Amino acid sequence: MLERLSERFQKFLKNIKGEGSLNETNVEKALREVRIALLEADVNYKTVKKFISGIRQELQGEEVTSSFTPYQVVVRIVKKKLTELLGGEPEHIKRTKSGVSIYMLEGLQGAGKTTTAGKLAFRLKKQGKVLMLSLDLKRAAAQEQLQTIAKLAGVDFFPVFSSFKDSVEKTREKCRDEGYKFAIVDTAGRMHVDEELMEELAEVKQILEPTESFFVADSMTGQDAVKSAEEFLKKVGFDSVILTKLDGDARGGAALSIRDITSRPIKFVGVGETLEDLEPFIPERLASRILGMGDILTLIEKTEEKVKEEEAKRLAEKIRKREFTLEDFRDQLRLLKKMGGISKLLPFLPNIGNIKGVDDKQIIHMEAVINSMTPLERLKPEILKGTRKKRIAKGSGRPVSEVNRLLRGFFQMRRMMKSKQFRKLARGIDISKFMS
Ligand SMILES: Nc1nc2c(ncn2[C@@H]2O[C@H](COP(=O)(O)OP(=O)(O)O)[C@@H](O)[C@H]2O)c(=O)[nH]1
Ligand SMILES: [Mg+2]
Repeated sequence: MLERLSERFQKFLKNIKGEGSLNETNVEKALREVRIALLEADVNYKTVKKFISGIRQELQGEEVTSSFTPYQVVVRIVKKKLTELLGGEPEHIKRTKSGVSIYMLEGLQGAGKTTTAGKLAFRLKKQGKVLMLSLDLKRAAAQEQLQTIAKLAGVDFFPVFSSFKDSVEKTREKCRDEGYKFAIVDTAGRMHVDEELMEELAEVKQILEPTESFFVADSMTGQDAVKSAEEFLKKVGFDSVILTKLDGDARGGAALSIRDITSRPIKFVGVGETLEDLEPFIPERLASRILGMGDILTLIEKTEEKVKEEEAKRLAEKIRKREFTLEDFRDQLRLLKKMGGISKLLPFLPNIGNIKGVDDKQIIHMEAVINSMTPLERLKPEILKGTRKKRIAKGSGRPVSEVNRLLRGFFQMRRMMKSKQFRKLARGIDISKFMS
């Protein structure tokens, strides 16, 4: 499902992962990549523009000292914006309070109306009696095709032949008399939007007064689906959208722009040719799917409080296990900052490295130095020699002597952590106690 778009997004996120901090240059570069990915997926250019500026705005408002890494910040914001773009909260289909709920399907020929009618019937029959009918009165084949599908779905089919008005009256009567809870109404389609069809469908809709009308859009046709949706909206009108063929190699243009352009919610997606292949549309789920990250997202979604707690636990665990990297060192610095600065904590800290000689401003500088390192350098600081140190000093705006001081402090700290004595001590410390 939307593999290519998903690949692009994942590549872009991987690039961000290597960034120590967010600045105008890498943010703009990232936004450019997102923009290209979306345009390549055939997303409407107006939608893309709005989406990008929304992300930019959120990123600018993001506090630098938050408990998330730049990567997590970007993932969180892109996912939030993507979810919004897809419609935010999922919406259920409408129901009449009593009597029959009537669902009308409209759309171009081949979009998947008849197939979707069958899928809907198959889904709804668990909740009550379903009747299917086709108000495509000109084509005898339309009636036959729907009858076959109704049989497959295991629901009743109602053949209608007369005028729209008469057919609808008979349908309502039948539903009332025989206790049908749902009527699913298929309609005529054409290869392209034409005036005659629009007039016919507008008339059908007026007479039928459906509980909910669905525009069935073929997601494989990208922006064409969005354009015809706009036409149908203007001339016939519809309440919501069903996107079909999302199991194919659709690029995502229709899925990502149709809600924004029509302001109608997507309620279902078709993901195959069989009757079971209809899924309720959950914006957040598709956003996660596109970003290709179930686990990390749930992690990020935990409240900041929770994240703090976990950080502390993880850190304590690492100290016990003796793996200690500059990443952890930075996490510690961040924790110190969050907990209100080092001065408050000094009485609790064992004399680790030269940390006692450090004030709050220096913590910020130390973090800047670590941020200017590559991930590899943070994990294996042994590789830091002259040129790398110079680059880091330049990147962080601190003198090389400060880079050296930080490394000395870090190595000292790491040596200490490896000592038996310290580990014994660490076992007794519950870092989370300090996190009020
Ligand atoms: N792969 C796939 N094929 C679909 C889906 N929905 C419909 N189709 C196929 O699309 C073709 C046209 O569907 P049909 O229901 O006849 O379209 P209609 O002209 O709008 O009634 C058929 O071959 C269906 O099997 C879907 O979600 N996935
Ligand atoms: Mg059909």
